[in-house]
Amino acid sequence: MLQDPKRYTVTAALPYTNGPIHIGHLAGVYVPADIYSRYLRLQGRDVAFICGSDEHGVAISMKAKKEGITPQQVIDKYHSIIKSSFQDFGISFDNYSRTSAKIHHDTASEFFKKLYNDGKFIEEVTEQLYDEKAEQFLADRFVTGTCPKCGNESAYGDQCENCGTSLNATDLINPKSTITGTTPTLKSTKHWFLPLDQYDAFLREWILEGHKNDWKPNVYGQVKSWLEDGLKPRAVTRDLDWGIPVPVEGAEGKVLYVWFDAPIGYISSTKEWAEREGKDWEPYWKSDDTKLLHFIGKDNIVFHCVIFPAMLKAEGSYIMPDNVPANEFLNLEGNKLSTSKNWAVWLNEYLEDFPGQQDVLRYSLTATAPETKDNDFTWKDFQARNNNELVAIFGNFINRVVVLTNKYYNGEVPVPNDFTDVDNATLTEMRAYPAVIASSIERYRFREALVELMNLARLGNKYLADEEPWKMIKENPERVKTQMFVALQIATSLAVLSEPFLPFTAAKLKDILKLDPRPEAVIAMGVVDETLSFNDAARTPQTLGWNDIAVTQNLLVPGHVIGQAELLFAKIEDETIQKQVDKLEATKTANKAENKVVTPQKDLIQYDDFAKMDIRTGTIIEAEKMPKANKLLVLKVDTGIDVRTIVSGIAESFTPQEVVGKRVTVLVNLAPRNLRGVESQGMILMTQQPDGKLVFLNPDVEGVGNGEVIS
Ligand code: B3M
Ligand code: ZN
Repeated sequence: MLQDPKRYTVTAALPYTNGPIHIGHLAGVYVPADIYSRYLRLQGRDVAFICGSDEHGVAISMKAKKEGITPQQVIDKYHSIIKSSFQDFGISFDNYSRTSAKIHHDTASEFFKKLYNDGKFIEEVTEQLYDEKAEQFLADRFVTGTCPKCGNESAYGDQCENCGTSLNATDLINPKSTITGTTPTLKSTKHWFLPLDQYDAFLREWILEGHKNDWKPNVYGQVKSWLEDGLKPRAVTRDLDWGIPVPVEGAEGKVLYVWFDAPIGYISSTKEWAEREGKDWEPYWKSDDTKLLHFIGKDNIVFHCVIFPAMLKAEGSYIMPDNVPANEFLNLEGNKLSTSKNWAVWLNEYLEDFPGQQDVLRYSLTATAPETKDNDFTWKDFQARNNNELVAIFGNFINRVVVLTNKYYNGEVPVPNDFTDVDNATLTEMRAYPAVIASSIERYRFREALVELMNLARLGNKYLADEEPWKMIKENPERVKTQMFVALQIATSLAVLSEPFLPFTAAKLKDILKLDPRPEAVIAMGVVDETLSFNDAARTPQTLGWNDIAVTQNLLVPGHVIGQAELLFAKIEDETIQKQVDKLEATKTANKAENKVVTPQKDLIQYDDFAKMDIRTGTIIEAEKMPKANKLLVLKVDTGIDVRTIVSGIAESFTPQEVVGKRVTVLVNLAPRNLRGVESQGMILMTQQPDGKLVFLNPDVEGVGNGEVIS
């Protein structure tokens, strides 16, 4: 782990522009990366927080085919939706680029050419999967099959999302084209391979030996298992028509593999930023005193810990990431988040339903972040976090402080009198929080960091509850001045330390406290305590930073005038939550209904096949439960030609009493079957409603008796 780096390059996974983003993306990648970057900036660190849209790859082509539009239209549409969602939720990228940008095409092409010229690739003609019907090669998401490692039947051609293994399409068992559904054949084609096996020793030394203790166990463990399985050369080019053309001769019609170009997107986005800011991009990627961090979801671990590092190593002039803090997955109300099943909370929809409440979502996602295992987001939990924590603790404390300061002193910070032991202990505890929270953040434990931030608010609440200035004001108004002074210092600390987690709230709070920009008077009077360890007397910051909380005696100086109280958080009512729960229920119902519609029609049959069936009208005349069988009823049915026994699997939908007398439709010439010792002589025809309930096909038409033939 790099100690005391000069600068930080923080990357967040480039989202595919094949759909909008949802809470899973925020919780897994963007909120933690944003907390980290904002924290660094408050520390006065030099940080480049980099992201952009991932606009190549099969995911985009597939979406275009599905929507009947061009890939360019797909990426333009979702790039702008995704970009605004990030802005709306305060994800403070220093640059948000896109991989369709020229600067990226150039950077990725040059990177490929450098490796090509240095002889780092193996050029080889091999047999690859080919879809005869679509007349195209199949790779990545154009092909699914069974994962040879874990048996997952819907692994993709480049990766199994179940076990995380990175695959070659030809590794799949029973491959199927996702374009035509056909089984692919093999066809020869030339590609360039990065011989990952040659980087085995380097990866072992760098990760297995070098990062045993500071990388998350899930990340370290995955890397270890791949290395133990043995790495294989991996194609970095594809026979596709959407992507960055392979920039060498003899590669017409071929493009770079999306996972070759996408991580280079971090570099091109950094370049774009540096150009705009008049900076040099290279130290951010090539200097040993730079700390490079990749924030990603767990399905991207292999690409960031094996493939991209091998590419960087092959290139030769780049540094390696110091850490890859990958998160597990977030579920929603017990089910896996799914774009295709619309099982998600979409960020744009959230904002329509909860306008101005971005921080509530940021808060509850951080509090339940899937840091060490998959985790579940529920609307009930969201409500409880808001009402019991943000409103009851944080909001309540701030509101009391601001209201009382206005009430007693017209908003002017009072001059304190002597501090009691409790005052001193409280202020000392407050000053410890920057280090406590920082220690959690620096170990990528954002949930823990958030708990500590709330503990600071709890400290403030407890102080006021114990001191009761509202009672003291009559008997000892001088004492209340000190109490309110102390409480105002805690409120100010919260305004600064909450910023990485709750940036909108922090801004509002700073505005209420009239903190930013600090008035001249405050700067002049801010006294730094010489006895505290971080002796920075010369510095009177324009804006309070993270470390100022620990060392500045008067965060808010006496005489400074704060503004009026404003509610930071509002209670969320049960009805509001119920609406969200209902919305998800409706999604479930819609999914079920859709499944019905898309149930494929069975194979065609000839009329003769149909004519073989003897279907008649009948009436159930007796019914009883089959002993020791939950699903079966034993029925006596009058078929018009006879009375016969039919065993029917309807006991979960009907009681025997309910069915006696029911008119039914019966297949009477079905070969008899023995069910639990009872011979069943036919079948009652039924259908099923979307909720799973069975319904008889009822020939209840006047004048139609038993035994009528249906044809
Ligand atoms: N677009 C994968 C994903 O969204 C991918 C990340 C690229 S990071 C270089 O899961
Ligand atoms: Zn697998």
